Amino acid sequence: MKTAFITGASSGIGRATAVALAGAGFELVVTGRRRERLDKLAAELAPTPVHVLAFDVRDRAAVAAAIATLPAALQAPDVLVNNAGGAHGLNPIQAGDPSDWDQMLDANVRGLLNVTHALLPGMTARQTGFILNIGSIAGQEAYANGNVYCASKAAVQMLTKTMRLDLLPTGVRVAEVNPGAVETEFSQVRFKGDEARAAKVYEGFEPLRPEDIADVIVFMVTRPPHVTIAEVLVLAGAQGAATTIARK
Ligand code: NDP
Ligand code: 8X3
Repeated sequence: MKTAFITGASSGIGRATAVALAGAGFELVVTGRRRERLDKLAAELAPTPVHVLAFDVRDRAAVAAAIATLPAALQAPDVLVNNAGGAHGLNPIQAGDPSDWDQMLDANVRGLLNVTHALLPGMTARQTGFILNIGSIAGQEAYANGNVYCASKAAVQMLTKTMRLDLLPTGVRVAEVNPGAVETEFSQVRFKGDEARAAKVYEGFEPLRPEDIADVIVFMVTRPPHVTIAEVLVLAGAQGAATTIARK
């Protein structure tokens, strides 16, 4: 049975990816901070074997310790989906909160590195594998007030490209999916629980669903070894650019 390790599987895109990869016959490791949600997901996905690890991707020692508890085969998964992360705040840089900046850089960039670092020894030893990083349209274009979130996702894009080059001799492929507007808990987190403000982000058009991104991920990671779909930008049908959306 092929194996997939998914970060941020307690919600949104990561959760939908876990469901879709279970459907595609993968054994899973699902991670996030909210263990109870992950346990519930694991129960829902039975009889698919699902291993739950609860950790904060920002905590390098906790990431390493949690991964060390897995059976050796799962420490060398066929697929790693680096998805955990998000946005905190949407303010001009001069009004930004440095603790929001830390959260974004620490989770979206350092967190991705922490998890990748812990799994790469096993993946490179196997000489096969696929790392799928979740970037964003925000990493490709600047939008007002996006500042540190955009920068964190631009870093994911450059890490994806450079990791692909570095890992070329090892047989581990690296790719990125860049979603546009997907309705998840993303905006609730960005706006610190302000549900009305979060709902407004998706008003007047049909946003992407997490399952739309999961479909793309499953397609990419199930291509044969001679195929790397390196980057995919997925926009909502009514979306032309990050903040250019045809709302009714
Ligand atoms: P959600 O808020 O619904 O899910 C985010 C997931 O990441 C949760 O499972 C959360 O788990 C996990 N996570 C966040 N911070 C940490 C952390 N420090 N340690 C461990 N896990 C963490 O949002 P999405 O599904 O939308 O976001 C998933 C990814 O997609 C993010 O990287 C986001 O930037 C990206 N993205 C989202 C878009 C959108 O429009 N929704 C568009 C483009 C990219 P828990 O809280 O349990 O730890
Ligand atoms: C999430 C999409 O446009 O809100 O990465 O930054 S956007």
